[in-house]
Amino acid sequence: MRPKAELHLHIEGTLEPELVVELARRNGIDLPTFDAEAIRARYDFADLQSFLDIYYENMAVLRTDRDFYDLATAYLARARAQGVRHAEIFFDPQAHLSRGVSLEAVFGGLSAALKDSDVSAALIMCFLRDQGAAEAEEVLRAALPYREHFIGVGLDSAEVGHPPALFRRVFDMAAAEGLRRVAHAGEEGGPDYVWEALDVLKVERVDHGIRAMEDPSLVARLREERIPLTVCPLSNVRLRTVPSLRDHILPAMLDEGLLVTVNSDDPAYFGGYVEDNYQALRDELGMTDAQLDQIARNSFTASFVEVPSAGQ
Ligand code: ES4
Ligand code: ZN
Repeated sequence: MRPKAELHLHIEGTLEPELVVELARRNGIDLPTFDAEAIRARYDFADLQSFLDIYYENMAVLRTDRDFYDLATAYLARARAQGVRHAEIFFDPQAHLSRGVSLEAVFGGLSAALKDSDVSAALIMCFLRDQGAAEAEEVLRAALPYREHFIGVGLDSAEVGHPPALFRRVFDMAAAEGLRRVAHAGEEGGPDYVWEALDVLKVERVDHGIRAMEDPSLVARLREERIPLTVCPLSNVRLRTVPSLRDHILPAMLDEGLLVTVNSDDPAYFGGYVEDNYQALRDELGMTDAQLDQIARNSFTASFVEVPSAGQ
């Protein structure tokens, strides 16, 4: 299997229904159903928001540092089996703080899992854009005692109506702390969101970014500045951002000379981990091994950390 880095992965999106059930039992949390298949049967999404509603609901079972440890350990084992040599992992602290779960539990569990794994991995702390900029600044300040546990900040959750420019100050604060910067942009939002993420937030990588292809001058900018894009094909299909994999714009992005990577986003919800995304691109879109090899090489180029065993 080709070695690769995974750069767009929400750890809460790796929460498989079986683990939802196990953690609910362990923590004495009531669920509408304790049948994993019945939970999975709800994963028929109309758009990003209808996914986020279930994503936030399910993560209520994550309460202790052990829960976060088990979640990340399970992901890293799956990732390893899919050829992942290095992972830069998003997490959503606000989605846990709002439920009374401490940053200590979140950082403690995730960091311990990363330390105990033989896959190279690092954490990127995301701000929930629909919770506003003031809360983002608050969470960044609260996370500074854990500064050595994460390498960067990101911006995720409901995109439209929450443009990047609102988060200028918190991204400036993060830059001053030496943190790397990424943002979801151009998933449901238009190319203007990608421009803002670059110009205002000074992001070094764009998460999704598929709608950048609607603006040729933006495509030129991304190509000239070698800005990586973390594309998530199965996610785009399941959230109906694209009608089907056959219609995906990824091959055109590659042809434009963009530094595109392939990632799984929320694999427990979107029908596959990262190698499953690569295979679907080959089987359903007819992408060649040479194209997929290029994408895998791009993933190491686009990573923030030197990976000793990049396999290149
Ligand atoms: C997400 Cl696919 C996606 N987009 C935006 N925010 C997210 N959080 C988790 N998955
Ligand atoms: Zn995402």
